[in-house]
Amino acid sequence: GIWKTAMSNTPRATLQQNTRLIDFPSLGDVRGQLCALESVSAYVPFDIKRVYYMWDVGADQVRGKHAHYTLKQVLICLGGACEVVVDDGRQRQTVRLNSPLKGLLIDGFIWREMQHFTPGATLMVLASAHYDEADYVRNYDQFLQQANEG
Ligand code: T46
Repeated sequence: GIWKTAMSNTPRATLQQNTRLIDFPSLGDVRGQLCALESVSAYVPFDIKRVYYMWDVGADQVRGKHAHYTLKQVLICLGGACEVVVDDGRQRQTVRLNSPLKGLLIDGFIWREMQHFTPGATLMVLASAHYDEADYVRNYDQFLQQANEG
């Protein structure tokens, strides 16, 4: 199919290998908290090309529902909390993000959904590439088929 080209060199992604919770160091002091993240570091293992964030997400809304062929991202909930469901086609896990010092790295062909945002929650995402609709798989059956043939 049309996706073979994009997937042909992509090894099969797994939750164990392609998702990771990362604890960031705080540079806080008596004046308050501060966290600094740099490209290509222990905390963000890729070059950051794009940053986006979402807020005012209703408690009953589910966002995401797609996978990326090549994009690498770190998701950070800056305030409040939300859940990220990650799914490699065989297993599904729910990760709760509730601290600005916690990031969820997703760097493979993993389905993700974001849900249960608390009021006032802001989810920031550091991404390895510019926005590209061609990098998305938005159909779950197509995702399963491609994930399981990888
Ligand atoms: C992801 C999860 C965690 C742009 O034009 N540029 C952008 O950089 C982004 C992220 C989105 N858009 C447009 C595309 C849609 O028309 O903004 C609209 C909303 O985006 P989307 O429905 O894809 O948003 P989410 O929250 O479902 O997914 C986003 C990212 O798109 C995705 O890469 O992994 O957050």
